Amino acid sequence: MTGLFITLEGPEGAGKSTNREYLAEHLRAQGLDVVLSREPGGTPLAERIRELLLAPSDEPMAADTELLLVFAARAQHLAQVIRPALARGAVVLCDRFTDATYAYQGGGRGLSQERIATLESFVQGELRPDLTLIFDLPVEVGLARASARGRLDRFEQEGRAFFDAVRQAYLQRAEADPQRYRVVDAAQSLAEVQVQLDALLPELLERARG
Ligand code: T5A
Repeated sequence: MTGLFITLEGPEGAGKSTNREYLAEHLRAQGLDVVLSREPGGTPLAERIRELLLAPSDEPMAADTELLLVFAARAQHLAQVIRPALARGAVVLCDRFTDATYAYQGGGRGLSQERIATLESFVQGELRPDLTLIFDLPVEVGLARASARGRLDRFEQEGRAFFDAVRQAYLQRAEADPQRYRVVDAAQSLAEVQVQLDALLPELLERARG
């Protein structure tokens, strides 16, 4: 039996974590086994790699170091959490996955798609998300929401051009594969965003039940 792998993506402050809980609640109410996770992170070791990635530091992190750390955390997360959950038939709802690598390390840092794709195949084999929800919103709206929480992490300290490139990379990926991606207008109020998610729930349930 194979489960369903759903990823939530989008720029900073788009509401991925908030709405991951909302979706989980609805899917669990239908009796589904739902596993919530996030990247970078999702296991104790991968969470330690996350700390390295997010902590501001006086030593600049080379883009390739960042890329390799992201995939190192992902390899651990896949081995410990994602693959076992999918193997037992669970729905995995993951806050960010490899689309974030294409958006941040590809779009934001300018690393080549080919280099990312090579690591994607190396670490994931054939595994790709079944469905990816992209929470899209203007950069300034997302950053205002994220910065309202206080101290900015290493990514949140990037400039406007970086986040514009991240957003564009996400939208290009969605446009290239409408089968896999659904774009949610995340600039709306939380209630309005959740109306959009309600419209997606029948499809999610159908796919989760195979
Ligand atoms: N990264 C990650 C990479 O560079 N490469 C990779 O491969 C991966 C996997 C991770 C960082 O790592 C980078 C990208 C990231 O910079 P993170 O903490 O997972 O960091 O990501 P963030 O996007 O920074 O997380 P946020 O918590 O900021 O964003 P969320 O989860 O999208 O937003 P959420 O739900 O926490 O909401 C933020 C605030 O907005 C409010 C919420 O209540 C909350 O206060 N909110 C709304 N307010 C008004 N209207 C709405 N519709 C709202 N929705 C939420």
